[in-house]
Amino acid sequence: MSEPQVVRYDVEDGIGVITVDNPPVNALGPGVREGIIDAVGRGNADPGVAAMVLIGAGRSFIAGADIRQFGKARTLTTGQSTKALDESAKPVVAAIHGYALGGGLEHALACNYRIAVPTAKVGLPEVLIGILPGGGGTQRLPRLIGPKAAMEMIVSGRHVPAAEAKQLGIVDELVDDKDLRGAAIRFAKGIASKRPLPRVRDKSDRLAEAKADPGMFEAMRKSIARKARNQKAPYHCIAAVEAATKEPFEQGLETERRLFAELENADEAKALRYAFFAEREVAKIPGAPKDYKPPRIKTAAVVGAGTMGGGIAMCFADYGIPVKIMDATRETLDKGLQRVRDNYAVSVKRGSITQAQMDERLPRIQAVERYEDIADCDVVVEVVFERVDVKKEVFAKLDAVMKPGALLLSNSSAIDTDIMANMTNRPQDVAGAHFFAPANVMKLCEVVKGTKTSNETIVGAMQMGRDVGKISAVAGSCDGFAANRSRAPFITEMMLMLEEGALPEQIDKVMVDYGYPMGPFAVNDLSGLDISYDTRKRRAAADPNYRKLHVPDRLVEMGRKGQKTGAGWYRYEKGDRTPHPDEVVKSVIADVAKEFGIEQRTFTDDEILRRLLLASVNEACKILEEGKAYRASDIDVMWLHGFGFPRYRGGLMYWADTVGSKAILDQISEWHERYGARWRPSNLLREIGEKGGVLREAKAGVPL
Ligand code: T1G
Repeated sequence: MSEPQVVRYDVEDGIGVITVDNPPVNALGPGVREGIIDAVGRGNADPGVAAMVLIGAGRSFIAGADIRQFGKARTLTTGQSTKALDESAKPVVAAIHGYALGGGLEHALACNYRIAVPTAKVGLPEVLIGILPGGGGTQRLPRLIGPKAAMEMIVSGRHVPAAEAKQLGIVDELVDDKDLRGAAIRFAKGIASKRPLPRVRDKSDRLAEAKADPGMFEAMRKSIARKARNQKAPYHCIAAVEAATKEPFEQGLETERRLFAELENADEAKALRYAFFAEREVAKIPGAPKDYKPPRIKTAAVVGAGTMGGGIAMCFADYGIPVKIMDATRETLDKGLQRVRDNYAVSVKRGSITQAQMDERLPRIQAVERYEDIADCDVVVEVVFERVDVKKEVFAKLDAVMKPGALLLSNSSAIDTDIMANMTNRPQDVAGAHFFAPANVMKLCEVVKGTKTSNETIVGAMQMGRDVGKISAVAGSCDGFAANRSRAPFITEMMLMLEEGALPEQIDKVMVDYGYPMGPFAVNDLSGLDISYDTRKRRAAADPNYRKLHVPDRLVEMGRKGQKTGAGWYRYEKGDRTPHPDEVVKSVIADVAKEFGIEQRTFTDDEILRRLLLASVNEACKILEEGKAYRASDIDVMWLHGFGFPRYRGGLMYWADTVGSKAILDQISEWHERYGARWRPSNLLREIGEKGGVLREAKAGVPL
């Protein structure tokens, strides 16, 4: 066996212990399946062994197949190593801690018994990387817990806590034992002589559920229709579980293998695998001290009790961190806290949290009125008005009171971080922490590095983001940082295409068909047209060359601010959020075009899609060129978690590579000719495009 020794086998007290040791998460990389098969063989051949235990070393059981191996030739499949467990003459007990995911859970399901520690999690999350469980999971799990519960787990891909896994019947026993190995050996001894061996494949009683409710599969297909648009994997998952209720086990395995093969190298799976690793890569800070572990945030403060301030305070409270929220007046504070209470109440009503969780989280948010009251907090996030003078005043006060080593963060969405940092004697401790609205929902936290921000502060702010359930990504300080700056040209193009003859409903349909949950104009109506109106006014005042966006400005000046005024890009019936195209908007567009002598024409859907996304691809290249983001894949993570970019398309730069950098350079050069300076190809794009290179692997041209 040429592969590294990633599986150990030893015998203790008549029990053969098979330990998978393939850090960091015991993925089924090269040598692991072979090692398991070999060890099971040794245990069965050894008369001194009555039973076996399968366990993981380090922090986890087995987190599934090695995702890096997909698309490559495999010497052995999970089907073969699970078969060895299935056919073992002696009982095997799976002892689960950390994660038993994908092929990891499939190995456990092929064992005769499963025990777990209470903190363990199990799941078949393959659908999240565009495939389905390919090692028997779609055939064994329905037999163990029934097709309905199995289908829900496999189609959602969620990680199921051990206690629920016990309730479902996946786990036979919870062992609250620091010494899982010892507990497993005792358990194995207890069942060693029991015959016949319980094998999940032999169970069929739970499959009867499907006879009682044959419509469950169609019902599931209907329930995922909106979310699973344009995707194959979720439907293949349903088909595989359905096969388990209609076909004998071996035939069902064959169906599973066929469906798996259809997905493994499809575009959807490749894009989702890219997203998986991009989300891991984004956490790596070039130049950060290798073993630096930032102090964990135990107490937090938020300055500013507005909508964003309240949302950010909820993030801390949701993850168990006591947070002090501060504002200038009691009245603003009370209003802010009431908004927080209302948000939680809506979540309870919707069932996304329980009343008990609300009652647990609310007391963690404490209102205070004085800077001195927050002085001992580990981090403070400033969320006051987007006005330079107000920000400066706040940071001067924070510098005066906050304890040494506290993280001083600003939630500004555009103001240069250095402006706040220079108001302090500790600019190295100042950074941006830009949350996206609604802050307690959107996953992205853009950590902004000022020119004097230390790497330790960046690492600390990134960890804070992860501690409150966010995906943190680093941007350099510039107008709009990386996320908003890369999206700004998208917005400009969508507004200018209106003047040239496209309609909001056509552009929205293109983006919804592409995979977005809502079109950009409908999103604008939801968030309010007046928000961006103020930003545009500020930009026009600062830059005489700034291209005014006449149509949205006029709508705001007409009082059409979106859903909150019953009209914006669309009109809305009272109490109904359905957008209805509005003749008024068409006439405003026609007036602007006439007034500015803009010729109107028709647009193909493809041209609309490319104008919007290529404008941002070009800007993303400029951001990298200037060193305002570390990696192109970081910008993709920002689009996935900040702007709802369809995940099965990988991300903006990943999608760009499906078009091809050369074709993109040619297109943008052509539009540069036609539309002028705003379409000047970035030097980095030119450099990569001329070589036909890969955009998603582009890195910062200069250090951040
Ligand atoms: N393959 C390869 N590398 C993996 C991996 C995997 N399955 N899981 C994690 N890693 C790497 C990851 O890239 C990172 O590396 C490090 O481990 C720590 O991960 C036949 C076909 C287990 C919940 O989908 O969900 O089985 O960046 O930062 O936050 O049916 O990792 O340090 O170099 O995410 O504590 C199904 C994927 C595979 C689980 C831990 N399994 N992993 O989260 O750490 S398909 C999955 C996770 C399959 C079978 C099919 C999470 C985690 P680096 P991390 P974490």
